[in-house]
Amino acid sequence: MKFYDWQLAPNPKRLRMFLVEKGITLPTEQVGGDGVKLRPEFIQKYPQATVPMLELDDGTCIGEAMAICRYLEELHPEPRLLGQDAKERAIVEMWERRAYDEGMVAAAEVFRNTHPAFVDRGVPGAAVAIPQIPALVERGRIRLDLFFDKFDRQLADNRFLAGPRFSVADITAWCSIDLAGFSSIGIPDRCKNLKRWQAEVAARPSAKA
Ligand SMILES: N[C@@H](CCC(=O)N[C@@H](CS)C(=O)NCC(=O)O)C(=O)O
Repeated sequence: MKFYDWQLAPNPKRLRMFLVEKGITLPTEQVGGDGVKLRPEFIQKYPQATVPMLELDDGTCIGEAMAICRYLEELHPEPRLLGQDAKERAIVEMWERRAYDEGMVAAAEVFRNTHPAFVDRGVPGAAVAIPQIPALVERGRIRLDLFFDKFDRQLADNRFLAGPRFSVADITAWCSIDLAGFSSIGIPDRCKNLKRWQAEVAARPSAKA
């Protein structure tokens, strides 16, 4: 098994954090190249052209951070990061999906439509040029504001996003907030619960992965 990683990028960080939380070490190859781009050899091998990617020993390529996490959770069930029982698994998935759709995608809208390295690369993995769209920056900022408030409310009564236990939902939310930081957007001061959670997650070894 081999993990294709890009140290700079927020989605492979989701997998790096997951591996640290699980205590799993995998052979890893960095596939970031010049110009904040994936290396051409990697794109040739994996035309989806996104990371993280996990290659199995039989050559199967598994992309999408959650698909990889689900596969690894089956091989290494403890500690459970996708939930302990049917109800918890559903709650973890609900919050992980919201963290991705409402946090990661919103932060990516701001970053990819602003940064000069992503001119004509508005969408990751696209085989054709996709221009930056300035209106998406404003929309992304509005969406991030809503994300911060929603997640702050959820953390008012919960230690972690899906309840008392740390889960993959916390990992995706953490990496989404990291990506918002690339555009100098931080958790607003009004979101006290989210700030409390941020300090607690920051103290976990996986946060430095
Ligand atoms: N839906 C994918 C998203 C993967 C993704 O967008 N990865 C980015 C890095 S954060 C990427 O590979 N970008 C390639 C590029 O920008 O050329 C997942 O959940 O794993």
